[in-house]
Amino acid sequence: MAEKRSALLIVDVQKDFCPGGALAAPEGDRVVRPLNRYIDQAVAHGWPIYASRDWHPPVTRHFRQYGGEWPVHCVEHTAGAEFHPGLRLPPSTIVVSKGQSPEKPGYSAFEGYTPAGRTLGDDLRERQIEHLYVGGIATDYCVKHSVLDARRAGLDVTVLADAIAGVDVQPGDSARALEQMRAAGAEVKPQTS
Ligand code: VGL
Repeated sequence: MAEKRSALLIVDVQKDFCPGGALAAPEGDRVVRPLNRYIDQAVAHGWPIYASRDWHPPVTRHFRQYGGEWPVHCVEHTAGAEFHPGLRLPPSTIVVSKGQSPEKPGYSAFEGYTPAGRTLGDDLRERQIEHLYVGGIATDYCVKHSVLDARRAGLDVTVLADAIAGVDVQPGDSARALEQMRAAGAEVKPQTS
């Protein structure tokens, strides 16, 4: 049987989500090394690579001072919104920007747009992608929402468990998020607990 057409989605590996950033996942930078290996594999297979980024306007209801739950982070065109400098994204990477609405948090990469103005879902359909491999930050927010949307879109999903990091506002949030992803039919690999 022919192998399913696959793609790699790297979610929000941005400076603000790494230690020293405005909304750091405590181990955010630890995803960089395994993701670079997954990038190499995707390149070797000729798979498209998507990298989503939180790309907020300076004023959004996502931020605490405007009624939301988070400190200011990943404001468009600022240093904190840059990808982690250690992440070796090839030039062919398709950047998916999300969170641009001042009204909505934009957790899921499926709410984002490519530079060509296509949604991630449309871009994946156009390339006939059937299987999405997902890593990045944060397990309990943007990774989770992206994975659940990918499943709703009918894609096979593998969560790259050695290349994700959570915020864990409440202890156990990331573990619960993984359970939700599994319950939605995502494969979590390598096996954690
Ligand atoms: C994220 C919290 C707030 C994420 C974004 O990228 O997972 N988490 N905004």
